Formats: sequence, C-alpha cells, structure tokens
Amino acid sequence: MNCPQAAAREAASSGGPVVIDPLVQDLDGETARLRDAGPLARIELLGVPALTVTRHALARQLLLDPRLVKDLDAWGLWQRGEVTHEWPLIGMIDAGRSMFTVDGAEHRRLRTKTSQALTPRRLEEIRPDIEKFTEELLDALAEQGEKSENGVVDLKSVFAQPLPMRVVGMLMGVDEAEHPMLMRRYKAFFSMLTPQEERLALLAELDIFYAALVRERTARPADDLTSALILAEEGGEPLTEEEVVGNLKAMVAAGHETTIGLILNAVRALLTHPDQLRRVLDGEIPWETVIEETLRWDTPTTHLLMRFATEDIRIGDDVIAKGEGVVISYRAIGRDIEHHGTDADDFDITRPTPIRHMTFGHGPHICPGAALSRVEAGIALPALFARFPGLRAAVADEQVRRLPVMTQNDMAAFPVLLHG
Ligand code: STR
Repeated sequence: MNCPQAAAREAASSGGPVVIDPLVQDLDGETARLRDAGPLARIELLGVPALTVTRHALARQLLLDPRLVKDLDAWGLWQRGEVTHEWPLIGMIDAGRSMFTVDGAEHRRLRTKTSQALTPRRLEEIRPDIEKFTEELLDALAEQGEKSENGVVDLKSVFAQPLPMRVVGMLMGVDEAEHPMLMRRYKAFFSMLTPQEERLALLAELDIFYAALVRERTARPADDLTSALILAEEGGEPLTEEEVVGNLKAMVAAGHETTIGLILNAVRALLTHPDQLRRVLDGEIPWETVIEETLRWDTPTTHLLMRFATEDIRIGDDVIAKGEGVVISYRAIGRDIEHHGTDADDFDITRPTPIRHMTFGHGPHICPGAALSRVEAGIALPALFARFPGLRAAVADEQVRRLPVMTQNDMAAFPVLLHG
C-alpha cells in the first residue's frame, strides 16, 4: 500500500500501529486517529515501532515516573542496532549531553541556571527588547506589503520566524549575522525531505558553530546566558564544554522552532474564528486566553521523542516493556475529550472552564522556556493586530500547507493581506 494515510487508517481499525505520516497534511485527522487508538497507542515512526501517550491523565502520570528515562542507551532497538543514525528522527533523541537528554540529579545540575534565567521576573528585563524587535519586524511586514504586487505577504518568513530567533539569539549571545544560517539549518533539520546524510552533516556543522561560540565566551564572557552557563558555580560541578554546547543548542532549537508555531497558529485560529477575534480586539477577552487556547488546540509540538522504559511498567491491562520507546503526543493530549470535554476539537476562547493544557509538559523536564514563549506571543499578537487591524488570510484555510515535519506542527508559509 503506498498511501500512508490509508495505511494508517487501516492499521488503526485492525488494532495495528498507527503509522505516523511524515507528509501529513490532515493533522486533525491523524490526531483523531491517534486519540481513537487509546491512551497508550502503538505507533510506527518511519518503520520504527513505539508507544505513544494520547491522554492528559496518563501523560501526567508517566512524566513523573522515574522508570521512563531520556537516555538513548536504554532503548532496546538502539542496543540491538535495529535503530541507527540512519533513522531520520534520531537527531530528535541523540542531541548531545544537555538538560534535554539527562535525568535525575545531573539533570537538575544542567538545568538550574537556564530556568533561573527565564523566570517571569527576569523576563521583564528583556520585554523592551522584544517590543523593539516586534516593531522592527512589523515595519518589515508593512514594507513587504507595499512592495508586493498583490499585497500578499508571508507572515511566517517576515514576522513569526525571525522574532523568536532574535529573542533567543539575544539571550544566548548569537550574533544577528548568524540568524539566517541557523534558521536555514533548523528548517532542513526538521524537514523529512532532507536526506539523512545531509541532516547529520548539518548537525555536525552546528556543533562546530556552537563549540566556537562557547570557547569565545569562555575566553571573554559577555552578558548572556551562554556565559552564565559557563561561569555557573552553584549546584555542584561546573558544566563541561560539551554540556554548555548541549544546552545552548537545545535552547536555540527549542526557543526558535516552537514559538514560530505558537504565533502563527494563534493568528490562524483567530482569522478563522472572526467572532472570537472581534471579542479579543474589543478587549472583552484577554490575549492570554488566546495564547493558552492556541497552546491546547493547536500546539507547536505534535509529538515529543522519546523516553525509554528501564523496567516493565504496568498501565492497566497494558504494559510498557523494558527497553520500549515512549512518545508523548501533545497534540492528541490537547484534544483529549476526557480532560477538556466533548468540545475539545473546537477552538473556543469563551469556554467557561479554565484551559488546563499540558503543552509545556510536566515533571522535571517541563519546558523551561514556557514563560518566555508566553511573553513573546503576548507582545507579538496584540502588536500585530494593533498595526494591521484588517489582517486576513490571503488563501482559503485548506490551502495553508504544512511542512513535511513529523514532530512539530509547522506551516510552510502563511500568506496574509495586511489591510483586508
Ligand atoms: C533539536 C536538535 C538539537 O540540536 C537539540 C535539540 C534539543 C532540544 C529539542 C530540539 C532538539 C527539538 C525540538 C524540541 C527541543 C526541546 C523542546 C522542543 C524537542 C532535539 C519541542 O519541540 C518541544
């Protein structure tokens, strides 16, 4: 069968694994199939079997379970050589030693400095910088709009993508001249159309780039988080160069890739729900509610790879066997009917109950950048609609294309008209 969507449907209905389609366009359909496959569903990721969690309650429980670890060496398929560096998703797991890949006491040691730098109080200090970047990029949008023959501008490449890059670049001390290079490489990293050899090569190039930055800051510390990570003294042993590089690349990749999705998905949701947009612009509903409902309904992270069972874990009648890989399917979790109610598939910022989503994860690895992304979106969204109150999509919603990315919820472009 060479239609992956039909294959996935058939597998699910026959009790086989849900085949995750690398080129999926109908993400809602795939999310619903996963949800229908049960709280702990068998999936297949480019030929590799895994389990995934599709319910809020079960994710909450498993994300606190120390028997599930990030250590790739705990994966049976990896131990037996059945998964190797040839697998296109290996870069999502084998990302070097960092707060993203280590658990327990060592994880706290690797993470403390970063989470301290990203508290809401510390973020207030950089709010003016984020506002300035936002205004500059809104100017760029206006300029592109004037230049464009039909008035159509890509909200992604001109606004939603460069903003998070500038913010995380400033925090970590990455020179602005390098931003286009980083954005290009991450785009290729996440795309399933990139040949695996090319992906491994670009990861190696990124490692060289980040290692050079860390050496530079070791020689001449500056006022940025990279320097703070190098100089950190409290909480045990200082971080090694490998660990600083690991954290730096995790921060840049995560800070840039995910916030693009948050901004774009929020704009798209509002433009397709004009009644709700009106109530936001009238000041009846706060932007925070838009952000939280977008995070739940259309999370930037579709699937988070991966954790591994260090022993058999019993879940009701099912068991996660020692050595099995476990994915957390955040998009399905945001649409969990048992947790969010029967209208979980509706974008609704007027829902009477508070939005208790889990898009930033739970437990020790809960997203350290959550507050930062909320500040960024909280500045970008109102500023965008204040400048362009007539903003509207330039194509029908079905025509908005997704990128061929499996783990992230990524639009290829979002063509808009700035003045309606
Ligand atoms: C990308 C490749 C890399 O060099 C380092 C990392 C570590 C952090 C990862 C990142 C990855 C991929 C996107 C992630 C991010 C942490 C949060 C982000 C998974 C593997 C999300 O999408 C939630």
